[in-house]
Amino acid sequence: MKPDILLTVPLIDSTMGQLDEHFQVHRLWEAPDRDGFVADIAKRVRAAATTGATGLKGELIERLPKLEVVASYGVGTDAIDLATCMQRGVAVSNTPDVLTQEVADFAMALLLASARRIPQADAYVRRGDYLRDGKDQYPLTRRARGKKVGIVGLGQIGQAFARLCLAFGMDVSWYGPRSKPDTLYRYVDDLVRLATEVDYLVLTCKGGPETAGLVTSGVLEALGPKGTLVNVARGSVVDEAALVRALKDGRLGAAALDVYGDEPNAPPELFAMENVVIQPHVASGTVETRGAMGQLVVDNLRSWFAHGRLLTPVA
Ligand code: 8YV
Repeated sequence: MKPDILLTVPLIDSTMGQLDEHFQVHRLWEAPDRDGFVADIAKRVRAAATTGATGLKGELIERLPKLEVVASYGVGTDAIDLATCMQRGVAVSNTPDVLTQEVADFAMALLLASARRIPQADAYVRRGDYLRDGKDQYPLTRRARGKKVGIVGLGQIGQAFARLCLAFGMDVSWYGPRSKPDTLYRYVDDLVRLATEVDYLVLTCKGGPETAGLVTSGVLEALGPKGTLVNVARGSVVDEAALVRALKDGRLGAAALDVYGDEPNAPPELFAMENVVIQPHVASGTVETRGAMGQLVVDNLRSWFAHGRLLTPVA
């Protein structure tokens, strides 16, 4: 008998195929009456699979008495109620490493898109303004090469991003809860000071209570009218209302954002702002990387049911 698993949202096709092959998959997003759906399967579900963005709430975990394991398709676990998992003895896995370079590459793409105003210039051509204004009229942009970058959180993704910055001749400093003696990048122990010193502040840290509201209005002011905030971490790291105000008033130069405090609600005030690049939480969203993430979800679940062990457990 295949073990019953609850899947919160659809994953990449190659993963769906494998999940169906090895498990009895219950598709939560397809259920018109979620409460009734969960009640029907609750006593059979031994595993749940979810994503970094969707996570798993404590109240759902509580409703699944046979739950043994949660496998997440993503590295961030801030949306999973880990305290409830721990209390219930539910094991949790995530997908580290396989998405590191993809997310770092996307952070650099956002930085360059913002500096060179690529989405804005694209919209300019599409609107017919290029044709209307004629050649050589589009406003000049700013060079990213050689500028100063401050990275918040020098984990795997932060380090991969720092290496890209070096290839762009950028000066890299970073901030985190504690210095790392084995890194070659300059550590700044005060986020406001780091923001004052850099052109780009790039967030690659984890989400959750430890980093919630870390980027305050003071940090944004310190980054200033010539500074740019890039966020591929979590929306919760930033005081979003302060961010919107700072961008609106010109106290912050620009922002390039992949994540928001209350996804999928990106603050609508941002939509009309010319100094903002906005994306729908897609930094890891390539076929290649999502395929690797999905494979790791399947491998973790299969390992759990075959040997009682996860390949990439969350500590
Ligand atoms: C994904 C993520 O977008 O890894 C994470 O923590 O947030 C992203 O890689 C996500 O897991 C899909 O929702």
